[in-house]
Amino acid sequence: MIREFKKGSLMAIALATSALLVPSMALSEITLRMSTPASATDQRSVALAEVFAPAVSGFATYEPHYNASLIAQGSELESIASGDLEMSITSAQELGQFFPEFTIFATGYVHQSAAHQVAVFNDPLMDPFKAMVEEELGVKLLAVMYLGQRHVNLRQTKDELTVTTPADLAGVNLRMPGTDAWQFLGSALGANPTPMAFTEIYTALQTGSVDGQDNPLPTVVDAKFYEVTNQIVLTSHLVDLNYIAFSKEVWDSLTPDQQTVVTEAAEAAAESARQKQLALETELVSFLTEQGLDVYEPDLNAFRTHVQAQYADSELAQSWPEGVLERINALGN
Ligand code: KDO
Repeated sequence: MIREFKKGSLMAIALATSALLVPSMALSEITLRMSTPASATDQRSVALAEVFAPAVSGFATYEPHYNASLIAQGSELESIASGDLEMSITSAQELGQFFPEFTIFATGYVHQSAAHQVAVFNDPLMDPFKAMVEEELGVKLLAVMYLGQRHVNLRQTKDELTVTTPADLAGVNLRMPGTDAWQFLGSALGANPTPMAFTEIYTALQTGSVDGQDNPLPTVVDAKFYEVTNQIVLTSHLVDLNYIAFSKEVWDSLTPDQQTVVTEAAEAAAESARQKQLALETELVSFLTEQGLDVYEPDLNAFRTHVQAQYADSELAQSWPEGVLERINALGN
């Protein structure tokens, strides 16, 4: 009798324990390793950690790796494709390495605003692009993140070099990220582009191995580039974006409900980061001026005309599917 009671109780405990264990086992089943060159304080990182991670925590553990500490900048897509990474914040320029068509979204003066990026990403024109990445690379693009308007940020003081037109950037050694589409943009601006990883920029600016770099104001502040530069030329040459990239293999292992949670969480994180970046872009001009930098607008028309002319005659433009540029433009203001 005693034995039977004990046996029964043990079984009940075992059943109760296993019932308790199920959710925690499920929790550890999916780990979403996310690698980015961005810092933990970058608004895209903050939004993923504070908005995306809690939303998916019922079935997945979000594990971020910042400052390219897990995967080198530019290798994230390959890592997702080979199953060594589950998530990243990738660029159209990086996708352009695999699919030249994507360089249309990495072209100077094409996107007009953060809202325009969202309209383009959600428009049916994006469907074949998304499908291509999914089918050929095993990567799902969940949402578009706003990085901000890229400007030229130089070591030279404005007295040493005032930039009005692209001709003023002749011979300027401008760090650009290391893919072809980025290098093309650097040349299209009139500068002499130098490929370099994001994590090396600060030291390169400090030592003078480059004259400058281009990034949006929130990045200039977050990465402290303002400490080692003297001016920002507000060229607004690229309303820059990143896509939240997600492993298709992991996606396919999720239930339809979980897939909905992941999509909504990515969209909510992107929206949160977008609003914060937009607010920072407005606020930071005065902060940078207080730090002693000259922040000024060049002849924007001269930059836009020059950059667009470079693309029009380029090999890159030949890879763009017919009619897509017109459809992107039609979604703008
Ligand atoms: C950069 O290397 O300049 C860049 O801004 C390019 C972006 O596509 C993105 O990779 C970004 O770096 C990183 O997320 C760091 O902010």
